[in-house]
Amino acid sequence: MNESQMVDELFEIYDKNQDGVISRGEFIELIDCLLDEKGAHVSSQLLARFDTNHDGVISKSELLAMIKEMQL
Ligand SMILES: [Ca+2]
Ligand SMILES: [Ca+2]
Repeated sequence: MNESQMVDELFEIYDKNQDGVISRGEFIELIDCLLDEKGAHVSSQLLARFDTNHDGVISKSELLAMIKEMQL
């Protein structure tokens, strides 16, 4: 599975309302599972770091950048 397939799969699971972006609440659950890191603190930091267009949500391309950088 390549990185962009992984992003598609993660969106299928964690984009609960299927609006095409990962909101803060959805992102907390994603981080919980992906990094085994609990709590809003880590996910807030990651959201701030990888939300590169600062719209408060994570798009597919932003998640892809995160996966590449963190080598998940
Ligand atoms: Ca969503
Ligand atoms: Ca964004």
